[in-house]
Amino acid sequence: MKTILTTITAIALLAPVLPAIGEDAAEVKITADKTQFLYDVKEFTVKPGQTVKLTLINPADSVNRQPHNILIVKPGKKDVVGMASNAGLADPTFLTEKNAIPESEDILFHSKLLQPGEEETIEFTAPEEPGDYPYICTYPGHWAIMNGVMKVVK
Ligand SMILES: [Cu+2]
Repeated sequence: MKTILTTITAIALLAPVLPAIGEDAAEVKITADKTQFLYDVKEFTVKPGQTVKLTLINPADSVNRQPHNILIVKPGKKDVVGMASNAGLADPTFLTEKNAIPESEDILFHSKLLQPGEEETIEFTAPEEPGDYPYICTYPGHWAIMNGVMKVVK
């Protein structure tokens, strides 16, 4: 009997530290504004290591007809990656093959460059390190206002 109780106690104690198998994925939908260079979601929160399904929608009835993408970057790296995207204009393939994604080790996850009427869902595992992870659109000129923050909170 004592052995059984000990076993039960051990399982109860272990349970909270087991990996979060089957934990719900965070599903986030972000829509680009039809007129301004803005996302409708400025902030969302996920847990460290959580599966994230992030959908970016560029509305078919966009008034400004701008392409948009979304990149999640390392904490504090919004401006560095944004400036790199402005510099990308010098490369004729930047807006086509490269989806307006600059070459940078500060980029963690990204979508393609989406035209009006397109949407894409990217799936990734949230960083283990808690912090504020900026997301930006790197179509040149957008990032300074077309941005938000993915908060990773335990
Ligand atoms: Cu944009």
